[in-house]
Amino acid sequence: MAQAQKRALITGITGQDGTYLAELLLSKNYQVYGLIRGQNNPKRAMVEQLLPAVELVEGDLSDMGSLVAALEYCQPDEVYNLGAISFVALSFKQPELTGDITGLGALRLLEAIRIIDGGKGKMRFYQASTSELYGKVRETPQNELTPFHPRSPYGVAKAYAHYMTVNYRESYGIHASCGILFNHESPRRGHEFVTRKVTSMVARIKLGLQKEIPLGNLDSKRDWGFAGDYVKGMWLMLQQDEPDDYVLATGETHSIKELLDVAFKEVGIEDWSESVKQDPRFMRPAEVDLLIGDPTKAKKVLGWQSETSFEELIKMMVKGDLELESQKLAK
Ligand code: NAP
Ligand code: F7E
Repeated sequence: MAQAQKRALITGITGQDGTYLAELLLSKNYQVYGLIRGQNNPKRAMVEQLLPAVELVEGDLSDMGSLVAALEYCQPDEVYNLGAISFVALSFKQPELTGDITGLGALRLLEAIRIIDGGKGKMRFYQASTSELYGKVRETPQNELTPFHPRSPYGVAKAYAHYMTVNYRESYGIHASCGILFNHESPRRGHEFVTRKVTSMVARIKLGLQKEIPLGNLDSKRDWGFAGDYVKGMWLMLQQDEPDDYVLATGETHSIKELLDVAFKEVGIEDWSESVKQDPRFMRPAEVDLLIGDPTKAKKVLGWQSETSFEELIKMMVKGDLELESQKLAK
């Protein structure tokens, strides 16, 4: 007998990970629904063009009733909670909003599942946890057992969402898993994040459209992977018989200076010292200095591993931005 088509609901469909995850699920023949907020969301057109097979459903992580209605309508087998205020710097400026959406938003969705699924155990749940939970790291590399010490309102809100997910798994038997994902990037990354800011501005410098890149702390180090690889890990977590928490990371770390080296080299510039300006506006009240993940458990249990090197990732992003900026110039 043919298997019934699986149904998935993604919050954060307009974000970087939402689009890659939707593409993956569509390739596996899922019926995909995306939660979209606002009365005239500027990213709706982008999603409709890129993912015409995805059905958009109105809802907001701050509005419990809308989440209940979305679940009732979609009847998903899998719910991926990717929606969040995800920019660490913004979370310092809008901590209450971050707590509401990034923290309480996860609780509202878990409650909505508890109400709509009513203990049937049909709806599996993925929570987008983060390496920002480790913050001021207690050990290196970081794994699933490393204690948390978040350093921003974003990290604290994600800690709340993480522990709520674990609590709903233990209290109500919901198949709920947390992916503790280290930084992952792509040509679809928002321009506010440092990789995309650098690759898009390097492309503009190459084309003579800009002279300098204003940046904050150049010394922090991150474990950067490719978003297209990471969404496969999200899906694998929900295919396991038992829910659990997993680190997804490359196991390598690189500084912002190394990011600048690779990006500038890709456009033929070896010495970038005159093209980067330190700007205090981009410094954070508390910094996360070094992150490097240990993805051993994900490899062993899920058979997942990062497939794209740091150099490949940054070169892919610079190429994408050169194309985009050249297209804009040609118009
Ligand atoms: P992103 O590009 O910033 O996307 C965030 C998404 O959240 C957007 O679709 C946004 O929708 C949505 N959102 C914001 N406020 C909302 C609200 N009130 N109700 C419903 N949706 C709302 O983030 P991403 O990089 O794809 O990351 C996906 C998730 O993984 C996030 O939860 C992030 O915190 C987490 N994470 C990311 C990384 C990473 O390196 N990328 C690593 C670890 C964890 P609008 O377009 O309407 O604003
Ligand atoms: O900063 C430094 C900055 O904003 C990386 C989110 O997806 O990954 C992301 O959070 C580093 C930090 O990412 C600038 O101080 C220097 O040390 O690209 P970012 P993030 O804060 O690591 C985690 C895993 C998430 O979960 C988050 O949702 O770069 N940095 N100068 C700068 N950062 C930015 N954005 N802009 C600068 O000018």
